[in-house]
Amino acid sequence: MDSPRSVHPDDLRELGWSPADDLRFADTPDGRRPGRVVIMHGRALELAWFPGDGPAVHDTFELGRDLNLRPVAGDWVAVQDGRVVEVGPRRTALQRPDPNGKDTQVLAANIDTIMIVQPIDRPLNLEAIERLQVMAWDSGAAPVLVLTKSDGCPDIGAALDQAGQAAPGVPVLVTSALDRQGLEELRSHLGPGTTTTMLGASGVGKTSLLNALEGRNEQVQQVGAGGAGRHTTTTRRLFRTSAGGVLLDVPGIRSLDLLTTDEGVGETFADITEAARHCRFRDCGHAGDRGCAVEEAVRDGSLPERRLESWRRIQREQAYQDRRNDPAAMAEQRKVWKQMCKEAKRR
Ligand SMILES: Nc1nc2c(ncn2[C@@H]2O[C@H](COP(=O)(O)OP(=O)(O)OP(=O)(O)O)[C@@H](O)[C@H]2O)c(=O)[nH]1
Ligand SMILES: [Zn+2]
Repeated sequence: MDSPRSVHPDDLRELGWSPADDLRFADTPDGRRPGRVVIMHGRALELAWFPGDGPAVHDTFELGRDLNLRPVAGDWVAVQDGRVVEVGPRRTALQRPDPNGKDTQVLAANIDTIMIVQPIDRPLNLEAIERLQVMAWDSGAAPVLVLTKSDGCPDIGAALDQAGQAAPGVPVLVTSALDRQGLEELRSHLGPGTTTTMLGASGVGKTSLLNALEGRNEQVQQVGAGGAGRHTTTTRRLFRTSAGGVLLDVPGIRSLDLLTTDEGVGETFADITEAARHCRFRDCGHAGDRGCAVEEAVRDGSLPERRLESWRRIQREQAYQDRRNDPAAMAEQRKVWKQMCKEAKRR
């Protein structure tokens, strides 16, 4: 229904299009053609797009100065007369604090599923799981926890228990590229019309898992690479899996730099959110406050202390970010620090 008038939906699916993406803005009788941003290189933009009735091809475009939005990987755009003329509305947006500290930076758009990839052949990094989860929830995508290298895990049951506590309500997959465990379940999360990205540090096993899934040794085939005589790419940032959905490889989102909102933290720490409903005070800080049900839950063992510590760390960072984005609050904080320094010197 919302598919463009001239590009076949099957071809659009090659790029991860789902009916939730309304592309009518990008396929018009006056010659607009749809495309999807694969990656940005400064002011150049690599696009998989549909110049004609055939399948997608890859081309590089210069970024115009009058675009409605600065495009990012995953964006749907309209091409007209050899230029990118409009960036479509974003269903989801993965963000992090801008490295210049002033603003936020959108890293990728229109991702449906964020796979948080962590190996279990060593102790689980629960805080990484929690942080990436906050990012995922905040983006609007659904997180899925993918545990890798299960062949090297001495106690999968224990790993699952831990993972379940760090990611309440999130699907958890146990996989091994070596034993080919969990591949069918993985496949079920990568169906047609979905865009997925994998988050996890280098070496957690993302590439191996993908290769096991696709049953090949080399990288998965580039989407839309078939355009004859067109510029070919060596980067493989957007590829269609045999399950039908596409994987978007977004550079620069593997760091644990956090941009958090209360909603994302609340979802990730659903157990703390739930316990906090029973705190005596609505603005309870869960830090020595009277009648704090969260601290009570830690005492009676129903909430792991590690969870509360992790929550506190993320809260502190969030407070720091808020100040950084708010010059008045930052100035206020500086005054407090100065005062503290003076007092420290006096002693
Ligand atoms: N035992 C075991 N080792 C694995 C498995 N999957 C990956 N490895 C090993 O883990 C190492 C890293 O795997 P990669 O797939 O390259 O990890 P990656 O997350 O893609 O890393 P980057 O590409 O750097 O982001 C390699 O030495 C793999 O052989 C597995 O299922 N079992
Ligand atoms: Zn409390």
